Amino acid sequence: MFRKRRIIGILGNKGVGKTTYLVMLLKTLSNLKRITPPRFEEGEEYFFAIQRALFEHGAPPSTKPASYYFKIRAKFEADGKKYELITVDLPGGEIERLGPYCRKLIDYSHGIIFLIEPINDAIIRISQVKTIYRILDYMSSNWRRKIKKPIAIAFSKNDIYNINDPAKTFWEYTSPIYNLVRLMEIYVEKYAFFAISSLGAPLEELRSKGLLPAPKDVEKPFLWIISNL
Ligand SMILES: Nc1nc2c(ncn2[C@@H]2O[C@H](COP(=O)(O)OP(=O)(O)O)[C@@H](O)[C@H]2O)c(=O)[nH]1
Ligand SMILES: [Mg+2]
Repeated sequence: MFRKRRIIGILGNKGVGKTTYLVMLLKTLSNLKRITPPRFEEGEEYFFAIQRALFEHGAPPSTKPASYYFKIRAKFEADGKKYELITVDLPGGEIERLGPYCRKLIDYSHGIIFLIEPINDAIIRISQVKTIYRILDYMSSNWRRKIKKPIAIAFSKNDIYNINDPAKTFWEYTSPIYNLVRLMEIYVEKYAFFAISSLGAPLEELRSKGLLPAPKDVEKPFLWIISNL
């Protein structure tokens, strides 16, 4: 039977919400009619440990440098096609410095979901632009060729920021520092912008009201990637 192994890398600076996203994405996929529930081949310990941390403390544990590869491997079918998906969650620091594990993940991935938080702090803002610039530089082999892998850029924590035009927000957020949109127009064949919320509300609000996380739009960048592979 036809089965493709597809690797999707989740990238983004420290604290933008990668770990929370990975877990909430898999949880959401298990509820989607279009997709059969992902069956874990590997990483179910990690998945459930993070679920527990989210439910108990309202926050995922930080991804420790000692255990670089938090890998979850799951099989599912979408639109009649079979997939084996591997999502890998790397510590933000490894991504910001484009370390060896980050490069390896980019090399192996068939598509990238890059999370960005539109936080209004000069240092974080510049650092996020720098990370995207360096990833594009690496993926295009120093601007020598076009990037064929689909790249989904997703603004995270949209319960706080309420972005409704993510392409416009991306331009407004990044262009005062560097015009990444123009770079992407030239070097990236397939890209799209999204705004997602893994928790659905700020943690304090969830806690004070005794609510459970209610992810919103987390599946959108993922479904866009798999339909562009
Ligand atoms: N309000 C809000 N906070 C979030 C959301 N996703 C993650 N966070 C918070 O952002 C912080 C960092 O999240 P984490 O997943 O550890 O980020 P990582 O370092 O990129 O893996 C944690 O305190 C999360 O609770 C979200 O959708 N909404
Ligand atoms: Mg993490």
